[in-house]
Amino acid sequence: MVATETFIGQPVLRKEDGDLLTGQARFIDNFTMPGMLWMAMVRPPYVHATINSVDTSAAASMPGVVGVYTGKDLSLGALPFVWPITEDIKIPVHYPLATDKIRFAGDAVAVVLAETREQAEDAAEMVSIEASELKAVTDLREAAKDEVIIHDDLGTNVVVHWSHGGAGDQDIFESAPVIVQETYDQPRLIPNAMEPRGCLAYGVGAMDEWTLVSATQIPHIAKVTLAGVMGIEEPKFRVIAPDVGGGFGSKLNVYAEEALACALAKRSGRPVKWIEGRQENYVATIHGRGVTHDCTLAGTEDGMILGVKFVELADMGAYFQLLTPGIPELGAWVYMGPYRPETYWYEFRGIVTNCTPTDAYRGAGRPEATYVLERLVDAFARKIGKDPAAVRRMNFHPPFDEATTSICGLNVDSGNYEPLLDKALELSAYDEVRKEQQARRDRGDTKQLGIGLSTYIEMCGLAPSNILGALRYAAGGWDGATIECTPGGGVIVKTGTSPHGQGHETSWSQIVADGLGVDPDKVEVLHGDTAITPLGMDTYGSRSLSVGGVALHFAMEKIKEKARTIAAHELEVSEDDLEWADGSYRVKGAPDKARTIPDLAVSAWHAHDLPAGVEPHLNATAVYDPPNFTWPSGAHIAVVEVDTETGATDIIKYIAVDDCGTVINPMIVEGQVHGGVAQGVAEALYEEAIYDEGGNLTTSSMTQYLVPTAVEIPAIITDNSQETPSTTNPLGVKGIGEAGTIASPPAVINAVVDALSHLGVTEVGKPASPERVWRAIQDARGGAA
Ligand code: MCN
Repeated sequence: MVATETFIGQPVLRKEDGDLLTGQARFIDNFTMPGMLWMAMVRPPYVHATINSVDTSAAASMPGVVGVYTGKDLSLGALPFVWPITEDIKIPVHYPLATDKIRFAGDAVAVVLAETREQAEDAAEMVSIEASELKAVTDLREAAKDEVIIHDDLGTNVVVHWSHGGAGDQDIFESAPVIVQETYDQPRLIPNAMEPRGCLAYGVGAMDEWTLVSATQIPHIAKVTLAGVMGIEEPKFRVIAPDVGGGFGSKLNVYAEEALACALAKRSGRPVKWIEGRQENYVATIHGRGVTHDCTLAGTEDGMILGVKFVELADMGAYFQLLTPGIPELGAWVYMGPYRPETYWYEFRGIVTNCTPTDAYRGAGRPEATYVLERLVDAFARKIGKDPAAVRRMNFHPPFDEATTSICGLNVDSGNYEPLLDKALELSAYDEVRKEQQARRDRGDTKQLGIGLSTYIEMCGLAPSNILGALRYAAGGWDGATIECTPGGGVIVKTGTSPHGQGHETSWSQIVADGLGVDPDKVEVLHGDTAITPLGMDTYGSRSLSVGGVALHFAMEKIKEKARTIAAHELEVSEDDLEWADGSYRVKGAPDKARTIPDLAVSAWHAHDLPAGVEPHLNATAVYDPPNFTWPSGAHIAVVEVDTETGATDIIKYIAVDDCGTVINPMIVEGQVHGGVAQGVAEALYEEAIYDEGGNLTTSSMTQYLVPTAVEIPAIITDNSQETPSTTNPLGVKGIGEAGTIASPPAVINAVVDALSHLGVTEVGKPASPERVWRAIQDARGGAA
């Protein structure tokens, strides 16, 4: 009993790590079953082609092969897509196997079942595809011209147009004293979870009961949507997410392979397993970003931002995955950042290309928006010759602690932005770095210093179901939690969130420990199995704490209500005579007369003497639908050294000051920021999916796609000491899982441009590779690159 100790706010070591670090965790590839078959996908040697025939005979006769199936053999329904964001959206129908046309390099045309993985993969290579090759379009501007149509039935590649804005006087974009216009491209990124995807499907055919074990972030959503595709009665379908080695949004999806494994388990009557290869992952798992923005900022000479306008083209890829066109829309709500422009406009067009579908990748829409806004603010500061920190400061929204409607139309829960910038400036020793920068410029040093700022707000904690409904999203945004207090003094928590690296077992235990006055080690958190934790909406959108964690809070309230009734009965006082103090119900004025939750769990379990009307067992379930999103904010600063001879960039200092409301576990929060910043630094300096003219992905393995190692990632100084509580939930928490990824790309690129601005460089592109930076320097010098 640790009643007086408080766990919220403490850096409690992660419970999950013991198993993860000692090889005891169970990832999908650790699962095996008697009679299990292996599945391999037959991916085409084409990018865009009309299928004439698929010959499976040679593959079918290979050793160990149980069957080879095309789309026509299986006749499955289309894969789930749940976010038709406009009424007139054109939906490119996406079947698990292509039958008429191949539309991107990962577009499988057949699937092989064999006794071993090697046999399945060898046989997949023997499937012969005869197809008439078509011109491929991988560039979204080219695709938007509709010279090559990818889905003939749609008649265009421009499948959706969404606009939201028009707030304020739009004439300002013509008439303001200062107009800044920039175009920013953000290339596609390839998610690299440590564990690629994989799944295992099995069932009891006679009962029509099926189970899918999958490396997924969304067992609950997968269950509902896949049951529909598979024609399985939903109660007879169970989805399990075992230990999952990261997702970063890429496993917030329902993929062809999951549907096919289920279909083939049904067809063969044997368990079917599939594990994705890393190169396969690069073409078959969703990509992120892939957008271009035309941006306009209207301002005054002294630095006030009057209006911001963004017109975006977003690469959807060859099909929609679960959420594809909804991703740019998720960014729509943060284009004003922490500032208060009088006027705002945002619109985007979703373009189909011959590339892997895009979908949620850490930040999902919000990094894209924050990148262009923060780049634009720097361009504005440069144009009017002002310090970028000063321009930000004069434009910040004043502090507010009640939900306030932003110019983008949603209520922001709370915010206090200026102190975050002050803290970041202090931690970066801003004034000294500026002096050193000037000294290097004066000396004409080869290595120049740059300082990049990024002040952001984020919309996360997805989300109020009614708003999601208004945005035409098909599911809700609630989450559930069940608590069971056992007679042995333990507490079992069943959460609807599905962590895959975020440490929910630890932070949920901290919440329960404080709420119920028990030791966090006595709390067992179960998750990721629809049969054990049926009520949930899973983990993405930095929602888990501010929705699932809050559901847990409300379940605790119910537990305490029941416990109080039992305590009053046992202590022979009225409930009003009890107070909750030091982790127990005690009689006011007689602290020795007390009952703890474990005491009351025993009473509720043996049920020998319960008050009338009270059910045995101390358990409760709560389902929570948040009334608002949560809106974290922060200020990040990167200090870089750019070698003007080679174009190489070194980040020599990185400061991340983030306000995510009440912090449950500062160590986990710091870890989330570290991971997020690492991803953002990768985006800024290294990672980019590149296609050749024929539409083939040339960055098709880790030797060409530059995932940085720990060596390239700078030491990150974090500060989460400012806690502006969310007004949305009783815990006051806001999300943190994506903040680092949202804030860091513009901080780094602004720093690189800042290092070179005295040479006349205004843009380096993303990622700011040495070659791009070197060319930008040559261009600015007027020399031939
Ligand atoms: N936390 C806290 N106090 C706060 C906010 C959060 O202690 N004020 C803790 C939470 O209790 C939780 C963690 O920080 O343990 C993250 O919480 P939250 O911000 O609610 O985010 P989610 O748990 O919903 O995680 C999703 C988010 C997203 S969207 C991506 S993408 C992402 C990320 O988390 N992918 C990750 N972090 C990742 N971390 C790992 N290791 N692997 C991934 O794939």
